[in-house]
Amino acid sequence: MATNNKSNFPLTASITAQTFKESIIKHLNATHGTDINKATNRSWWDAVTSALNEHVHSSLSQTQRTYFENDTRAVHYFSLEFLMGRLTGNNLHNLGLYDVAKQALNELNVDITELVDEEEDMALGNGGLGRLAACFIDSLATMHLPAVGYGIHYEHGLFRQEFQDGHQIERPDSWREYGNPFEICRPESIQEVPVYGYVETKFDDNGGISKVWHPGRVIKGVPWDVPIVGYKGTNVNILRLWESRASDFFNWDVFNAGGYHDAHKENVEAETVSKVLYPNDDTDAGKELRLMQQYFFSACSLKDIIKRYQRVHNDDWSHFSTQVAVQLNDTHPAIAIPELLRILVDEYGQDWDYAWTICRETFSYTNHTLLPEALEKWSVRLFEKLLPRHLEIIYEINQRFLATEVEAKWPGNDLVKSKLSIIEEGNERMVRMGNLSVIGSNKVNGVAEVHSALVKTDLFPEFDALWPEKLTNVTNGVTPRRWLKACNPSLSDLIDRTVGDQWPTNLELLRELDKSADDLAFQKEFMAIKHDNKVELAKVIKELTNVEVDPSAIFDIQIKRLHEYKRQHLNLLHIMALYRRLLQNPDYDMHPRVFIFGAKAAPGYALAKDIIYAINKVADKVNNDPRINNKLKVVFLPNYRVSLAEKMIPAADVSEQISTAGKEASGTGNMKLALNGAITIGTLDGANIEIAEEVGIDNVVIFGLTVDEVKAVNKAGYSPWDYYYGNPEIKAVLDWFETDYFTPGKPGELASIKHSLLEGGDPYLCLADFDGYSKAHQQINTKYTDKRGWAKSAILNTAYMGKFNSDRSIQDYVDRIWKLKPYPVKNA
Ligand code: 26W
Repeated sequence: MATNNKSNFPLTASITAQTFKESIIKHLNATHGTDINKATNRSWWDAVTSALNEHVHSSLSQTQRTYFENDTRAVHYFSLEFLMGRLTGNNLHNLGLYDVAKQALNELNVDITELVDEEEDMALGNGGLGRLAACFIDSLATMHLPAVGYGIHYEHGLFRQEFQDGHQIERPDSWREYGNPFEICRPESIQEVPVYGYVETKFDDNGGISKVWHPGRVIKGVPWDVPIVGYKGTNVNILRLWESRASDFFNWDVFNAGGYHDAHKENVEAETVSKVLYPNDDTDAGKELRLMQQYFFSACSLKDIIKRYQRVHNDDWSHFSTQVAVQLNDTHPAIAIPELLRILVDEYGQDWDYAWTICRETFSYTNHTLLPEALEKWSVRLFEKLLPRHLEIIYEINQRFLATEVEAKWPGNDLVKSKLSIIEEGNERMVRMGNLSVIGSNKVNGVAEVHSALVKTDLFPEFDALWPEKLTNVTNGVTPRRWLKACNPSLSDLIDRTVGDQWPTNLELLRELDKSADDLAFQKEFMAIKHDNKVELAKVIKELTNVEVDPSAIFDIQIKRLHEYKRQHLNLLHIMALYRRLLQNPDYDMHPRVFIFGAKAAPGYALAKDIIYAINKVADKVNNDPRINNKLKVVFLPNYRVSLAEKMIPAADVSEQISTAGKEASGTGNMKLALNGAITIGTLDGANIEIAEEVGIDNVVIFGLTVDEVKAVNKAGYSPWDYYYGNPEIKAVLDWFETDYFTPGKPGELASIKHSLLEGGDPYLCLADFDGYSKAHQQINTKYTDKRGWAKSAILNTAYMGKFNSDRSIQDYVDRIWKLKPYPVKNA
């Protein structure tokens, strides 16, 4: 095992296994009051994190001092979700202390891999959007860029998933039940946020109008800072998460009116605001508490930024947008736009136009989905109740925008105005957070080329016509520190030995691997590492599901949230077709295959939960059917999350990226799997297209309708029945859902899936793509039997993933949107 070359990590170069061991023991005793012979894995973990935090916290304060002394321009990443996973391993790796810690613990008879399993995932996110935010703040710190992540300190993150008789059961996630060593409470930076109440219009003696908001309640925001350790630990940035508490504000007006209970209870209780993450991915729940969450953290964060700004610039706002960039991670924090305007105009008496210019120069917005049901719209009624002053401000923004910029380009054109308006008219008037975000931002980006093109042509065509420079693209990326260096150490060592060890901060260096792609010895070593990772995953599968899988089988993995557009049910249809072929002909020529799933469904998404149930029922049947002699296995690992992904991804042979073209904005799992040498079977959707461009069409297996073909099919009118009656295999498999074959004694329990694909109109064109998908899998089968060909493709996938480094994404944001300068900290 190659140890980290110390020159890479100047900060910790002097730390040896011996000194680190002493530090661990010191903290075990002095910090955690535990004696060696009574220590459990939990207390060893406590001790290691304390020893580790010594280094983290010193770099943290030096970093913050450097930024303050240089009065740096900084980006503030506003996100309702940060899907961080575990931090122990990541921070040890980023500080170059992992091998030292491993050795120190070995000498204490503690296995570091068991120890890191003590840590609960920090699952403060649903899926792609939340994990992207986590990768981005890792890159910002690694690239020495002044940045702060702002979000909510949820007491409960994404629910824990259990399976009961194959059904998804949700359990609360109490991630910090026994405390969390990677957060620091900052009571000195508490903020107070007004909500509810009414607005008074005041006229001063020279006819000037001013607005006074009389809030019905005030919520206290307590910040928790999570240090974000850049690779090599030079810079340690902050992730500031707000916890809501009741403030000692009391609404005497209501009380004096004799409404004690109301004065106290009034609507959403303060504490509940940061209680739990909404588990919906891509479907807007439109709940009052959700809007309250969005406003609470946006308002706390803006007050925090302004407090930091005024330390240097007081009430001179002329430097604000040159010092402060705010990135809106989707529309979820869009309320920050009218909030900054309110603060500048109402609280600091700034002129509207001046304040509006500052807002537009400060904010930029990233769109992550085109799904209509995911585009946030809030009822005017709810806004009136919760944020009466913001509603007034939104009306003003809208009126001025339509009367000036829109009227200028489309004089008297009410149709265009109704499309561009922030307010959606109708019996329930709605506030369109997407339109507000575009109007209030200087830049708007999609997250992959095809997606950003569809944002221009389908989502915001009029805005694109109005501001051709505003809409741009920044293709997503993933951090190679967590998603290769830390999760696949044996492959990382091979890469170190082949191209040197600078690739974690310059992923383009992986390209050099292509020189060894045809080399038999290198192929053998590369595939041996893949095999060892599969052996490890097979142990995890046995432990979690009691299913035995053969590591020499093809590990075919689909891991992502459960959603119809991601088409896990298309994967299931094909598995059932394979099973049927094997039952009809046990000698059916296919290399043994293990289909592995990981996916959570939003608790309210019934069909998604039915698909999970169906996969589990089919798995039970297939895995226990001796007639197919282990040629086919189906595994659904429960509670898919970041730390489980880190165990699954290094063991993948095939990466399932089979969404209906035009629906998956980018995908990031596709990048992580290809980076770890998996071959993608996928549609030309999201970033799959750019992955195919980078790795070469011979090293991916593409199938299915393209974005334009999907549009054409829908335009022409799509009838899934044509495929049902046109393809006997499809008919047989769909009819199977009606029987009790997979649900003995309960015929039709799986019928909802068949109905969604026939009577339900198969909105995501599963049947239309079935044949192409089935043929693509035959291609995979053929390709896998050519061991050298497969090895070469696997190596080239890893080699050509340089583009999908989140550092490259961040550099694009820096060059095109944020215009930031790096400030590497000169550590004493
Ligand atoms: C209002 C409820 C809600 C919650 C989350 C709506 C939409 C979301 C997210 C935008 C959904 C999401 O995670 N989108 C994913 O974002 C990834 C990062 O850009 C992309 O790679 C995925 O393609 C996209 O589905």
